[in-house]
Amino acid sequence: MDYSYLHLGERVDPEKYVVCKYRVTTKLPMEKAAESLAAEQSTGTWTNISTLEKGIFEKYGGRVTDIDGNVVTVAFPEDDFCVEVGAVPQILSIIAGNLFGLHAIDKIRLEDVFFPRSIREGFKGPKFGASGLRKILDRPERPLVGTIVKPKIGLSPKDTAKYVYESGKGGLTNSKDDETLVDQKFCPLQDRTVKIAEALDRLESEGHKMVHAINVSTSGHKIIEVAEKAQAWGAKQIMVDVLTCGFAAVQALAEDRSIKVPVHVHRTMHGAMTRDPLHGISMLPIAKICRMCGGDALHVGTLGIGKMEGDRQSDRNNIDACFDRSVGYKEVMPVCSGGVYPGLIDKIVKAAGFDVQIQAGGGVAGHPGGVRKGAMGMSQAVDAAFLGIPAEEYAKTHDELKIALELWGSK
Ligand code: RUB
Repeated sequence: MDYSYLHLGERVDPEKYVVCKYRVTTKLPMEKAAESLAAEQSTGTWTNISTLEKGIFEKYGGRVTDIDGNVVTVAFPEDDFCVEVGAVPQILSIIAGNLFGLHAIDKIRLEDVFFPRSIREGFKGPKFGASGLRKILDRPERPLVGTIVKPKIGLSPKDTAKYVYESGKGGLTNSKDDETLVDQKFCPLQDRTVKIAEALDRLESEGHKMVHAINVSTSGHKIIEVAEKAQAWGAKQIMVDVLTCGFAAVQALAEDRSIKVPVHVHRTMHGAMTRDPLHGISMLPIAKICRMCGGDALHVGTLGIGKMEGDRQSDRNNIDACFDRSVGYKEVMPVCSGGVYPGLIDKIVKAAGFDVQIQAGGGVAGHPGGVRKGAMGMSQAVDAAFLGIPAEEYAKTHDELKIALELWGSK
């Protein structure tokens, strides 16, 4: 190659480049692997080619600006990215495209990404955000506390609505469909949405505000239509599985003028990208892009405490990305979910803070007293954590929490 992609030590203008941090495992010298990656993802060549003039190379070539151990920083010129504003697919095919399959690299993980204003401005971010959700629920300070209707599949619309009603009576602010439930024969979307809306109206008439996220995940050409229908049938929040539907689906739902309810973003399948510490895409760039695309609430992990793989620092970084003020969007409500039960709430709140939505499926439905008491146990645990009272202490005067702690413990 006549030109070098290595610009080690160069300080690029962060408003003119998309800056990515990759963790690279390679048998080659790191500089060589880093150059291959910058070349593949910008000018796209592995050899000298007659059409690559110096002018093109200098203007559009990726620049390797730092190599720190196995972490390589590459800056891609903003001109490499689409003039069509807000186009995630094209952004991803540069920052997280062919590089995963390069021979020169054994493993590679996109750890973080920083976008210049010119790209950020192409996206609108959340319509409601964390504060919008709090406003809808009239819950200004305490963590939101929710459930995922369980079993994941198999319940009828009537039983699902009953579950939602009972969990609201137990004090929960949120409930949601699980990622695998959309419009199956046993629980048609229309009937479920209508019955849940009735349950939520009933709760509101009895003095309790609650929202339920209806899962509208479906094929790209139908998702807006399905969301519009769900909204017309009474959905107060919709949910989308971002990685199976695509970031563009989140963006379409958030930006479509006809959709006037918040978007809850589930991240099913993320483990295929996030779990290997040396390969894939960490949750942090996923969280940043979900926020750009307009997710109002986003699953961020349970800070190494629940049933899903994850660690405290990475999940904390995800939460920080939900609230980072510098990007100019509304804040996202981080959702901690997966193997949560009342005995874990105090630890989660200590690690995540109060600006969080904590939810439990089994930790509600598995309570020996049923869904309402399970919801009470969760709500009491959240109240105790908010008030700074140890759960065991609070349980002395709150039976539902006491039973949950006896059943599942606090580990
Ligand atoms: C929760 C559940 C959710 C996971 C996803 O059920 O299965 O889909 O929270 O987790 P339960 P994440 O409360 O019974 O474990 O979004 O963190 O990957």
